Formats: sequence, C-alpha cells, structure tokens
Amino acid sequence: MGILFTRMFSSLFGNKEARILVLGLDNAGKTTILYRLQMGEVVSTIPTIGFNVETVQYNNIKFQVWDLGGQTSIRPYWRCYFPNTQAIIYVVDSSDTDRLVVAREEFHAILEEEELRGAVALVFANKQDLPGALDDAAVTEALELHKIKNRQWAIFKASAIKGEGLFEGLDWLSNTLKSGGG
Ligand SMILES: Nc1nc2c(ncn2[C@@H]2O[C@H](COP(=O)(O)OP(=O)(O)OP(=O)(O)O)[C@@H](O)[C@H]2O)c(=O)[nH]1
Ligand SMILES: [Mg+2]
Repeated sequence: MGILFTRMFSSLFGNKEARILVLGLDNAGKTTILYRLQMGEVVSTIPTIGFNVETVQYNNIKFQVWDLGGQTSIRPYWRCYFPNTQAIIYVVDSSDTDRLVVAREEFHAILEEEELRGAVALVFANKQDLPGALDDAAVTEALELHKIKNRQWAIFKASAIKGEGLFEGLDWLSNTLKSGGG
C-alpha cells in the first residue's frame, strides 16, 4: 500500500502515530521504562550512550519511543532529536533528592525549546519503591511544574521495577494526543 493510503486506512480505524522522547538525568530509569512498556519486563541496563528506539502500540496509538542517554556530557545532543516530537516523557529518580534541582533546570530548559513548543509533557516520578522517594506532589513542587504555561502536562508516580504507574501515564498521553494535544 502507498504511504498515503496506509495513513488514510490507519486513520479510519483510529490509529495514530506519535513520536515520543524520553528524557531525564542519567540513572533516572528511562531505559528501564522503555523496555518495561515495550516488553512488560525489567531488563538489566547499562548507561545509554546514544539512544534506544522502540515502537509501543497502545490504545490505538503507535508510539515511537526514543530513549536518550542522560549523562551530563551527552545531554547537549538531546536537541538533535527535538523536531517533530509530539510528547516528552520526563523521568525523575524521586529518591535522588540531591539532584532534583538539576532535574528541574534541565526540564525547564527543554520546555523553552522552540522545536518542542507543541509537545505535551508527561513526568514520571519514578523509583517510588525506594525508601525516601518523594511522592508526586513533592516532585511537582521540586520541579516547579506549576510554572508550565501553554502546554498540557501531567505527573504520575511510577516504579519501573514494580511496573506501577507506567500505563496510567500512557493512558493520559494517549487521551491527550487523541484529543488534539501535541
Ligand atoms: N528501585 C528502582 N530502581 C530502578 C527503577 N527504575 C530504574 N531503576 C534502576 O536504576 C538504574 C538506572 O536505570 P536506567 O533505566 O538504565 O536509567 P537511564 O535513565 O536510562 O540512565 P542513562 O541511560 O544513563 O541516562 C538501573 O539500575 C535500574 O534498574 C525503579 O523504579 N525502582
Ligand atoms: Mg538509559
């Protein structure tokens, strides 16, 4: 089938495609989340240098999920992936309270980017299973999420290890994208 016909066919049946970037500091759990969503399993990860990309089909949306490495030295390369992005999933290690300031700064810098102006933002307050993890309200405060203007956003508590909260977030994302966000 030609591309145009395939697209028309897909849209008739409610299928939509979305390009998603998974961003956040190193060790936040981005790669673990990607494979938990894609395979339903906890994989053992090593720090990502570059990216992983996988397709996740959920709620009639084909999510093309790009998981980028979060180490300080490679964060400048995130911008290479910004064009044509409908949503950002920002992952925070909720137990790494020392680095929440850096996590906040990086997130607000991303939100300033012209190329991401139309993208909706989903935040995962990850690693809820760890002692001392801040809950969603505390992470909202620390990241100053209420300062976000002109963009749909939401935060969900999650544990990639336990498999909690991730599909709740993806539900929000698919509903938001279907109703025209991103
Ligand atoms: N306890 C706990 N550990 C987690 C959770 N999610 C991820 N981890 C662990 O955190 C470590 C880092 O996870 P990754 O998924 O590799 O982190 P990343 O954000 O992809 O890191 P970079 O690729 O360096 O940017 C691993 O040891 C994971 O097993 C979680 O929800 N709870
Ligand atoms: Mg990674």
